[in-house]
Amino acid sequence: MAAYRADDDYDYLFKVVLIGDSGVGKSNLLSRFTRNEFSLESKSTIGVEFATRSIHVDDKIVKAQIWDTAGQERYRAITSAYYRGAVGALLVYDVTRHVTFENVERWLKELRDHTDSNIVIMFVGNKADLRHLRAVSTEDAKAFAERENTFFMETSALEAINVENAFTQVLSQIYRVSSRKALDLGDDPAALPRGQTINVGSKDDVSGVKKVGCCSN
Ligand SMILES: Nc1nc2c(ncn2[C@@H]2O[C@H](COP(=O)(O)OP(=O)(O)OP(=O)(O)O)[C@@H](O)[C@H]2O)c(=O)[nH]1
Ligand SMILES: [Mg+2]
Repeated sequence: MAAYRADDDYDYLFKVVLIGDSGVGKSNLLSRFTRNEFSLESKSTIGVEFATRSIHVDDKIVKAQIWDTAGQERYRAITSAYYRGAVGALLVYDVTRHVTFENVERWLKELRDHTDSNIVIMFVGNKADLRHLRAVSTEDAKAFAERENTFFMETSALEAINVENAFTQVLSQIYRVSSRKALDLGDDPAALPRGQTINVGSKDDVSGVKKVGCCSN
């Protein structure tokens, strides 16, 4: 398991957003991943919160800054500010409430409208521990993920199943995409293929900042 580390000790910083309907377990996935905590009586998020955690990918330390907002419209953060600079997303539904699965199309559209096309998306079916209450089949969710070209995982924030996997897979993939971009680029910035920009080192956002050797202007 990746170690918990001091906050300023990292090579890359990636912004990842959590989205999905109210009550699907976004805040508990975040607290499980960043603090190894779970609350049965957590309140709806109001506005925006974020937490960080660093993990190892290859020989690099990748720090995730994970943003969490309310599923309920009236409590949500300003949409464009929330998504700005995000290079990864966990789009969460609740496997026991079919309506939360139906709404993912809307969330996906909003996400794609506000982020770079290279964003890494993990489609997450949470509360997999509630086996007797399941309302969304794994097959249906997998088919959706394949159609939309996203990763997919079922998780339980309560039982700590796949939470670590879901976040680390997103972060490793972002790292791979951004380091491949750096390789593709070589010494010639013009070599970056159009439409495939990932936000690495843009001075206006915190999302894909490589700590050393860039961003000093
Ligand atoms: N059984 C079970 N319950 C969970 C799980 N994850 C979250 N919950 C419960 O679901 C409820 C809602 O969880 P939250 O994490 O607050 O949901 P949210 O998506 O952040 O909701 P909003 O902030 O309103 O958007 C809480 O009562 C949690 O205890 C899980 O994996 N299994
Ligand atoms: Mg919440």
